[in-house]
Amino acid sequence: MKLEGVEILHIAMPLVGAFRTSFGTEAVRETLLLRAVTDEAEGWGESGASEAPLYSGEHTHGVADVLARHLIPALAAAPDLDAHSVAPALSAFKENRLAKAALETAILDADLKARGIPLSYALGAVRRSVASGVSVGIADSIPDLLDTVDGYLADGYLRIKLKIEPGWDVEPVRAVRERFGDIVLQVDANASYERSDIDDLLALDDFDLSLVEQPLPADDLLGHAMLGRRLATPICLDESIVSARAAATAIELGACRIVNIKAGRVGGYLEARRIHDVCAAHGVPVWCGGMLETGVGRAANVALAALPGFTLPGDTSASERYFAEDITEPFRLVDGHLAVPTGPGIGVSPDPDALARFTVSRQWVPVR
Ligand code: OSB
Ligand code: MG
Repeated sequence: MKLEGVEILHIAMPLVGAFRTSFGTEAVRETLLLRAVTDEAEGWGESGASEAPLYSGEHTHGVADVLARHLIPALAAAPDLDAHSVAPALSAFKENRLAKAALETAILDADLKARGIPLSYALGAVRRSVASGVSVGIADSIPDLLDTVDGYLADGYLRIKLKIEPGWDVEPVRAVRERFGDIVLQVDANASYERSDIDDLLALDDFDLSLVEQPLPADDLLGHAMLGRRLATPICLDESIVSARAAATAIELGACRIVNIKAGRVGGYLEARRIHDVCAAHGVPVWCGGMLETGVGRAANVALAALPGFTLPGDTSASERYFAEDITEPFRLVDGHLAVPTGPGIGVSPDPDALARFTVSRQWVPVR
């Protein structure tokens, strides 16, 4: 397969409700879509980056810049490009995993479309639909939070994840637990606590949570291991797990009992599958995280979430939880599940009219 070039599309999609986490509030999803053009097929990838570098060090304009200046040109040297040769061709460039993931996914989609193979099959999926949870942002008040959770439970979501931060933890968790009884409930701190906040974290043990996600900073694996010896609630890591090697280290250290897998955070779906394999070999359950994806990124996440080790509901919510109008056929919740796409590659492509409405700018990067 010969890569002819990659189009970088900046998109801005209003979210149905502003999404507030410990690191900031996102009201409009401003990110990138990549369209890889090869001599055999076209493929699509989505960046997990946001407009500001608050979740990780990457951000939308930085991702576009490193793609255009470094990553896409580095693929020119590859004589016969396929999805598996992308990561080796980019390995000299440090980090920039969200950027690498978007590029690898676009080429993976083109490669699989050329071969007529669905991404779910290529990754080793065993399910036709995936169990879905929903991630609930920090609210203005407890009554507002209860209303939001009530709506999601009525929609049929199989578990609720509450975003927490110091000062918004025990009270909202207690209120949701008291009001909704024995729902499947978990929390995500996005690294907003310090080791010295241990009493606040231990207080969460009273609420029978399935897990607490990333309480401490991403680079504090030892702190997570120390906390894990005192906390009854299982620790799940998100931000800390940037590679299969990081997953192996975290598991060996006892820093987590559960792993959130996001392909963007780890440099792509192929590395995500390796993390799944490492975790499965250690008996560590995994679930599929999300980054407020459009239908393009969601399609690939749902394929990943259909692998056998994904035994917990993911942040694979329906399109309407995020957007009034998506750029693909919307993903719909049916009995708490999303259907795994069956077509070649990621199984979807953006609707040209919808895409045009949400596209802010586009840049064609030729590969010579
Ligand atoms: O920490 O899981 C996270 C969104 C953006 C960045 C980080 C996270 C999230 C979410 C939302 O929790 C998950 C989703 O529904 O896409
Ligand atoms: Mg998280």
